[in-house]
Amino acid sequence: MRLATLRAAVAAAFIATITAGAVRAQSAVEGLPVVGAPVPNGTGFHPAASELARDQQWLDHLLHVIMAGVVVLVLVLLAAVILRYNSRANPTPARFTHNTPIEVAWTIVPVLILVVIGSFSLPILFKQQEIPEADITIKVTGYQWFWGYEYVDEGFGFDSFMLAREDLADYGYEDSAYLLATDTAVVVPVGKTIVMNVTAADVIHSWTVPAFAVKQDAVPGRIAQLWFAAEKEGVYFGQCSELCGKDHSYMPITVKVVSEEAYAAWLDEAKALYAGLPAPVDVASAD
Ligand SMILES: [Cu+2]
Repeated sequence: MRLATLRAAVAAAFIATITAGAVRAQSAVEGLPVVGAPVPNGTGFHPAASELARDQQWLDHLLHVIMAGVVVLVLVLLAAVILRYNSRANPTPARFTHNTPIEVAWTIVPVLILVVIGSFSLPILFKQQEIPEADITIKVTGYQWFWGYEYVDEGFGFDSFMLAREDLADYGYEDSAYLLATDTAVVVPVGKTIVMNVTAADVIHSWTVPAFAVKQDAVPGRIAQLWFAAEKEGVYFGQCSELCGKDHSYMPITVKVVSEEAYAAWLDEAKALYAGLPAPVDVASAD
């Protein structure tokens, strides 16, 4: 009985130390503004914080303009047909069935619209998918239901769990960060090219940060890659974007983009605190 109590006390002390340590490791990057987060009644994108996100949002606006033009054209044609060619206004309809110039036009014009869209969207897609040389490589593993991160070049890793509502203030977050903020965060320096190696250990998850315009399925047994270079210091939130089980909604993503000095300071703390990479996890393979 006394042994059990002692063991519980040691465990509690251990957890307290770990928690205090986790808070300390984040202290180097406190006071950052929250940039990439949903806002009440918001309908648009998170503010673009990478070249990819600026491209993506520009393309979205272009598509909206084209789409609005097509919708207006179709509405006008429809209204003209309803008003001018109804049986009262036009009691004796024409009997012809073909009009070659119009048929050529309604084939060519949509093709041209698609060519225009493709000429802008394909370069943007290729830019996302062609992974550049990394300044920092981070491996991220999706688990039911949290994310594990490994700074592979630095030899340390840590897990990242969603914060309970009552813990938000301790970690420097507003209440509005509930369901978004995590106990540990991915910390990266501003302007550096980050390559994330994305995988999962159980089911398919998806690592997503809207403000960077990155979204990559995390598939067990496979490594996929994404990249971004964040342009503005701040806190950015994302969420698992592949339905992965009952706690899918409770495995958010927090990325802190900091100055190079703050990153170096955080790295020193993190190396001491999280030393060692987790053991590899066995996953089912296709063969
Ligand atoms: Cu998930």
